[in-house]
Amino acid sequence: MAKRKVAAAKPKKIAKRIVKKSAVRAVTNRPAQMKADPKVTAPHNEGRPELPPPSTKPWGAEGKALEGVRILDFTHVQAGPTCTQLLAYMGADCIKVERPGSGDITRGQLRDVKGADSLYFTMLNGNKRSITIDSKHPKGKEILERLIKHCDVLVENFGPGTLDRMGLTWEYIHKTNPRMIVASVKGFGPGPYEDCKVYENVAQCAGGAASTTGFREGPPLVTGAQIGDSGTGLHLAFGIVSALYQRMRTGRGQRVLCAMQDGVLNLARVKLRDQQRLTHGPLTEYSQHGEGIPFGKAVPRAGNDSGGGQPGWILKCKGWETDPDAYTYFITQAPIWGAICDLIGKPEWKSDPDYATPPARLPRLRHIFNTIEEWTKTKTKFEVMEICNKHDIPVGPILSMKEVAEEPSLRATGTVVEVDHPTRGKYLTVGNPVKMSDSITEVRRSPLLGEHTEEILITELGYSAEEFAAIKSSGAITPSEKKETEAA
Ligand code: CAO
Repeated sequence: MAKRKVAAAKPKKIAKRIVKKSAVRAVTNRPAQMKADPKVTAPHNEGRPELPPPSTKPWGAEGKALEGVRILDFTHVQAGPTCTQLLAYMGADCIKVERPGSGDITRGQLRDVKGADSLYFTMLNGNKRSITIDSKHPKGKEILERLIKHCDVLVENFGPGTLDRMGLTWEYIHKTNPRMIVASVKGFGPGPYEDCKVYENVAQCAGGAASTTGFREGPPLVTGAQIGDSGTGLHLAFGIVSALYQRMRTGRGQRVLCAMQDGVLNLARVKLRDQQRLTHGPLTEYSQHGEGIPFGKAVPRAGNDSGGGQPGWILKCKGWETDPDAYTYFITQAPIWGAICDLIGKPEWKSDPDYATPPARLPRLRHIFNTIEEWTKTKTKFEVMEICNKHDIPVGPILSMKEVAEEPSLRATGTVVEVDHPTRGKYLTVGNPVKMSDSITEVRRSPLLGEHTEEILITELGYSAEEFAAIKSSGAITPSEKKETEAA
């Protein structure tokens, strides 16, 4: 008992210490941490000396999962930065290389505070350091060579061929640092479109998501969730961590490529499943089937039909007339059908052969959901959630972004985090969506352009103060006057 008390008290102290230490460099946030499992804190190798000894530190104080991994972050816009921000949340040291003067184009895009980095940039580049280097300047190339030797992973999402044009070919990088992993996002993999530049919605369309999203009678639709950019960044992070793991065995780096089309298709795989099912007969769980509308050759758009075997739909809730988000998702899962019937005042449906079984219900889904909606319209979306959950009925309120931003439980877990920024003030960002029991995530603000150039060149790459002054005046790390005048 006493032992547990000590174990519980220590992480708090450590957490305080970490926050204090990092506050020197940037404004930090209280770490989001999973609670220690008392069963696991007990020594796990008792009587089994072949296992590694248990940690001497309390849970959450063993540092971070990717501590010691150095990332040469050549990413911009969204897909690449999503990847490197996740790696940075996990403790990797991310050195973001940016063009002197302008930096990542998103610093100035969708700007809401005059003169300050945009939310587009700040929300995708937390926990990173920024160094400005003109990668085409001879001195810039020399600095990059040192960085390649210094880092473990280079991540980039330039247009096809851009890295090669900078002279940073795979052959050159591999020769310079055979341990380096080179990870890229491109729009398409090898094939007819490999040279194309790609943005989010192009990937959603080419990956099969748009053709299967929206209502049957309407045009293809893109989703708000950035499955092309952020989704591919997430895939790339997985590839990088896997390559780091393999490097422990081989000692060698490798190339990692994630095409946005592939990433989207991976997320839309249930629709490729349905495409193949279609060759064996109609997709009976699609409401179109119940409505007697024949299927064509390709998977159709299915509105708000549930993607799985349990029919679902979005239903109006109390206040829908004025509140565009007063809706709930409602799933008529077969095992709790009886509870649904009782709740909506249709107990007779439990034994009625037209409603009692899932196959009998399929042709009547529209009518069933209309009837359920008569009930949901009498309750707020939160009341529906509360009532249905008591009966194990899966429902979900349609939360607006305002509601998400203000949701206390998301703040408490560190999924939505407020950080302070020297030029724009406080802003919300999305913290680490992956929670680990022994790796704390502290969310730090995004860096100012070139904020860490001097620190990295002198402290880490070994340039003397005189050399640094010479590099500065060479134009390799500062915007040239000509470019500045042009920009003005
Ligand atoms: N110093 C000097 N030059 C630099 C530099 C630096 N630090 N950083 C970038 N540049 C230069 C590049 O060398 C390149 O010049 P060249 O074309 O003369 O070789 C130029 O800046 C821009 O490169 P780009 O093609 O990557 O950028 P773009 O704005 O024309 O295209 C995008 C943007 C996103 C369409 C393209 O990068 C792309 O297709 N990327 C791959 C797919 C992708 O990630 N898409 C997602 C985008 S949203 O997340």
